[in-house]
Amino acid sequence: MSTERTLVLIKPDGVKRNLTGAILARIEAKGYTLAELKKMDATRELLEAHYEEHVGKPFYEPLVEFMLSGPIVAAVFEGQRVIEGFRSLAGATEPTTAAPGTIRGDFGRDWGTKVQQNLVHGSDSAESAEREIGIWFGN
Ligand code: RTP
Ligand code: MG
Repeated sequence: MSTERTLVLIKPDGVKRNLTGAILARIEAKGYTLAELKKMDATRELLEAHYEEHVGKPFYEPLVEFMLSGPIVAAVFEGQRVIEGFRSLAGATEPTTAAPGTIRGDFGRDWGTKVQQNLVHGSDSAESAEREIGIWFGN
């Protein structure tokens, strides 16, 4: 299989809690290569494009509000099977029960908010990855 790229976002909870370095270090330690990196404020337009599959779901608006609540860090990582490798490293969506040893399992929990504050986003397929990298970094 050829080298893949994936989009990683460190969400506002991760940035606020000063976990950016710890999260990036785990991805690098697994052997993936950082290709692009920036800290920025998301916008409603970027988020609407990024979360297009979730528009209209009950958690969509709280999710957008959460993603606008502080700066995020956007990164592109490269490597063999990095898409599934990063999702495995991130852990299950719900941080309270995400497996220990994963980013969400080790650093996250339920804070009683309307949306899962789960530290990171990772693309879920090659098509999503190329689409999302285009949204956050252009082509
Ligand atoms: P992600 O896209 O962030 O990598 O996470 P995922 O695939 O595990 O989760 P997904 O189903 O794509 O949902 C996107 C993000 O929306 C928030 N969410 N909250 N019921 C809830 O409270 C709920 N469901 C989803 C999470 O922040 C999730 O990562
Ligand atoms: Mg997803």
